[in-house]
Parts: sequence; structure tokens; C-alpha cells
Amino acid sequence: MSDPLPPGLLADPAVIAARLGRIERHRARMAATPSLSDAQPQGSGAPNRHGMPKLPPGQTATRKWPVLDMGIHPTVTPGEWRLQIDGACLQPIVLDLPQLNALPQVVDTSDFHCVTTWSKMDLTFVGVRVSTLLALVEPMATAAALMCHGYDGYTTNVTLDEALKDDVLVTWEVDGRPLSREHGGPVRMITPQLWAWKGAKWLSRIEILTADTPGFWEQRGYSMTAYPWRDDRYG
Ligand SMILES: Nc1nc2c(c(=O)[nH]1)N[C@H]1C(S)=C(S)[C@@H](COP(=O)(O)O)O[C@H]1N2
Ligand SMILES: [Mo]
Repeated sequence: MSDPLPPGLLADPAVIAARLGRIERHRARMAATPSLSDAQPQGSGAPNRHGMPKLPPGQTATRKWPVLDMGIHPTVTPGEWRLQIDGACLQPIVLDLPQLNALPQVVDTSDFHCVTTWSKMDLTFVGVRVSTLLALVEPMATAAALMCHGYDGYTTNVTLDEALKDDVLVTWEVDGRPLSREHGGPVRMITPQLWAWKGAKWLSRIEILTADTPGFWEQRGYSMTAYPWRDDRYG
């Protein structure tokens, strides 16, 4: 791809090139099996763990939880970590980890579906719902989407409808352990109803937008909506 990386982005170009190669292969598979494509991805509904076959089409469950990112893992200590929440809201804030931990917490078991065809099932996360964080900052009536930023310069967009789902968390603990650095510790976001790239690791900022705007992978051909159960991967 010829478009330059955004400034400040720590990325391995070989990792990005390899990931982009999947788009053409996916298009070819969709063309060969039109029943897998769906022009109307789901926009709402019950969480996918309930009343659905567990694995989305084309996915394989893994035993281990793979690590996938742009190749550089920023070091952010729990003491240094901050989350800025700003944009189209009335009360922008910056939270440190004790302040985040003091908010109402939830424990939720959900699945983690990666667009590269692996799914890690049944991870139990402790965190704060994104809906709780958004309530704190009072989004304006014009708010439509979030741009989630990582300390590595990564960005990904999530519509407000999706971000408000109960299992969308800002999390620091998984399966009884602090979230490891390679999985985005000290704090990351998860989006169990969407492909996992929508969950920014090393979360640094949640920017409230008035229009859904593509993030890093979305600018490079990944789906804006990213619904695993519709095989909605690219384009
Ligand atoms: N900050 C940041 N977050 C990121 C990424 C990244 O490169 N940087 N990669 C995304 C992608 S493509 C996936 S599939 C998941 C992988 O999370 P894991 O490494 O914990 O499995 O993180 C997402 N969040
Ligand atoms: Mo991914």
C-alpha cells in the first residue's frame, strides 16, 4: 500500500504488508462462495454468545491466545498509564489507573475473534464498561462513533451503537491475571461482538467523533463494521 503511515506510528512494514495480502484472498473466497457475503451486516441484537453457534464462519478455535499487532509493544507502566476521553462530549477527562479502578467494575466472559481466522473462546475479563466511561464524559447528541488510540500510535473506529454494548470493556485483567504487555497491558479495550482489531491495546485515548471515520486498518481495506457472524472482514 502506498499511503504513508500516520506520524508517530510504531509499525513493522513487513507485518503490515503480510496482513494486507489477506484482503485479496478474502475477496477471491467471497466471489467463489457468495453465500458467505452479506450486504446487510447485523447492527444490533443479543450478544453472539447466546443463541448462536459459538464460532463465526471461517474461524478456528485456538487453545493459546496469539499475540497480533503491528510489531512493537510500547512499555507503559501502570503508574504512567493515562486514558484521555475527549472529542464530542461535555466533560472530557483524563483518568489514571486508580481512578479507572474506582469506577463500577464488571467481570465478563467473552470470546475473542481475530480476522486472521483464529478465535480464543471463553476469556474472563475484569474491567469497566465503555458505556460507563461514556456516561462520565456526557457525549453530545451529535456523537456517532469512537476513535480508539493506542500508545503505539494505533487507531481503530467503533460506532457508538457497538461501543455501548455491555461486553465492550476497558480491561486490565484476564483469566485472573493482570493483562500482559503483549496483549495490551496495562489496559486495553475489547469488542467481543466485532473483530478483535477493533479493540485497541495499550489504550491511551477514546476520542468521540460526530462521524464514523476509518482507523489504521480500516484505511487499508479492513471493514468499517467488522461483524464476525457475517464474515464481514474486509472492504
Ligand atoms: N494498540 C494496538 N492495538 C491493537 C493492535 C495493534 O497493532 N496496536 N492490533 C489489533 C489486532 S489486528 C488484533 S487481532 C488484536 C490482537 O490482540 P492480541 O494480540 O491480544 O491477541 O489487537 C488489536 N489491537
Ligand atoms: Mo487482527
